[in-house]
Amino acid sequence: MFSMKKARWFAAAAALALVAACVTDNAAQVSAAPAVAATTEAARPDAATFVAKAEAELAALAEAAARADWMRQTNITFDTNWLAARANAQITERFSALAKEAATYSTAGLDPVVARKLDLLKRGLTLPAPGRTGAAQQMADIGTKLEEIYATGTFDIAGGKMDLERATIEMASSRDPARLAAIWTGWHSISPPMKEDYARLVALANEGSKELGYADTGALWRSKYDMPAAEFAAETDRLWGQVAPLYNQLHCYTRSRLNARYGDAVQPKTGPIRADLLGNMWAQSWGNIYDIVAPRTRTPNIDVTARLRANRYDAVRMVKTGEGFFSSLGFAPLPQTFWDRSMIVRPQGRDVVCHASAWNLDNIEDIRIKMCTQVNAEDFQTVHHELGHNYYQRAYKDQSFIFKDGANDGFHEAIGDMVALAITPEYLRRIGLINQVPDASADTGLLLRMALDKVAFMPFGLLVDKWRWQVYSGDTPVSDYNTSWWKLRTQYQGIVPPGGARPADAFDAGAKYHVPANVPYTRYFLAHILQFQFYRAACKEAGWEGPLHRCTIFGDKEVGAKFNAMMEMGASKPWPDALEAFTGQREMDASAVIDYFKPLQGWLEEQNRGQSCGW
Ligand code: X8Z
Ligand code: ZN
Repeated sequence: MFSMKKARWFAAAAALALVAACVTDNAAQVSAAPAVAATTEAARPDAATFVAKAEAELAALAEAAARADWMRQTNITFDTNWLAARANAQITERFSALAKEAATYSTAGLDPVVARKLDLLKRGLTLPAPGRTGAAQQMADIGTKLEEIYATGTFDIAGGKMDLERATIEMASSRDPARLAAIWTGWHSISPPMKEDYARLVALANEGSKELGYADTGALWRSKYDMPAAEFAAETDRLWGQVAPLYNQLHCYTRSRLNARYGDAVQPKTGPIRADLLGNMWAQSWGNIYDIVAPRTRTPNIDVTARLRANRYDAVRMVKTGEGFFSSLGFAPLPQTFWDRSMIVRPQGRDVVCHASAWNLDNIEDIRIKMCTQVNAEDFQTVHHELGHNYYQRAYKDQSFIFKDGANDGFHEAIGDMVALAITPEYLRRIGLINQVPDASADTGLLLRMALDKVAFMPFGLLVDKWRWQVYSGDTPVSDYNTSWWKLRTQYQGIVPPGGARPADAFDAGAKYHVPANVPYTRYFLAHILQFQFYRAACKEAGWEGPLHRCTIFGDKEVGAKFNAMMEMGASKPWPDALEAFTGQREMDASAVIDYFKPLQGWLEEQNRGQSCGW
């Protein structure tokens, strides 16, 4: 199946993409369908005709699947699950058949546009289904079930039942290690019941991937980057190598401050960090414990959560503010339908998928977000992230269906984040959230806060799919799911679970949305690099000469026009062309991350002097 979730963002949007959870555009996420008997050379249409027909058919199916999936995700019931799974199975079947057919055309001598479309068709699915009858429906049913378990998961804890929304708030704010461990452990009890179904889905997707000519589903996922699939893993390792020294300094400093706060019995001075002490259920971004790690002697940092609340922001006003930033760059306002149809706060009295996502239901202008927004700094960032997806979708709406997608999936995740990087103190002053920009002595705090969100994320962004690649290849059998997960979590992030050894039936990867939802995750790792590359290029374009972290591009229509020119390309060209159009570079490059955090790196090294860093 292609996974439903994915479908959303593109679903409507694009057919191809049907998939994944966070953005719904096209091509990427669908799963495959039954093979079509190869037509004989004489009888079959030429490649251009085949592609044009495939696009028209998939566009229609994608819209139907997206609308059904929107209904499901904003109101989970037996019937909405049934309808969405059926629509998902239908597009997955057709998509798969078309992908297989696309693979039979030789691209030699073809018009390059047609050749690229054939390539995108072939690699467009996220979870291809085997061709046998019923397989796509079976996969869609499993996918729906896994997502329902995640979306409706609750656990018992002193004081009653808790869901993820409440758990997220407490993980961010509680400083009681026993309570944190209980919440962490409680949430991780929702996933063991998913394990068997998840393994069945892996087996089915692998079967489908093999029918398309890939070794396994991981190999398919690595084939989506306009470079030889065999080189992609090494490319991500190269990028990680650029930022790992900075991460190690951040880890070392954070560990020592946690030790000072909680004592040796809770957080030892050496070794890995306890995963539940970092302010986030998955220890994927650490900004919520800024109060614990803040530089002791400096000017206090701006508390964006407090400023939003003091200024009586609600969820809708946060989204309007995000829209205002994009408008200042020259992007047209969001359509009225965005406001009429989006789900911006959690509705009462029904189950929904709260994990934030952005959709384009008709692949034209029916753009929406779906969030259970809280008024805090983290969700203010997420609002910009989601709007970035919507503005990207609208920018490429005039491309043909197969090209209605990001240059690669990391681009899609990086657009809104790049804009959010420009939420500087100067910007907050201009929109009236603060009265005065703190002097330069506050910069260390500001950079540290940003590093807790962005640098801390990178190893997590990398390891989720390292785990899945091993699962799909068979290197990690079901019996090793959890040990392999924690091996990677400790190796890359330097963290361990609270409470020592995990139970034998644990499936801790399943407690992270993107695993049951089947949304590929390397995209976020790439986005965390690309957003700094975009930001550095934007600041250069704006003529900024000071330190990168103080540059704001708010109101700069020239930067906006250049950004839009890249966004309009969609997936019509290989991603290095899109990257070059905006940044002048043809390679992903973490040197912009290093540039941005340069002043912090020195400060961290000073703080860590005499410590033995690493774990
Ligand atoms: O899933 C998301 C977005 C939707 S694409 C809210 N993100 C990743 C996550 O939450 O794990 C954004 C950052 C990483
Ligand atoms: Zn996203």
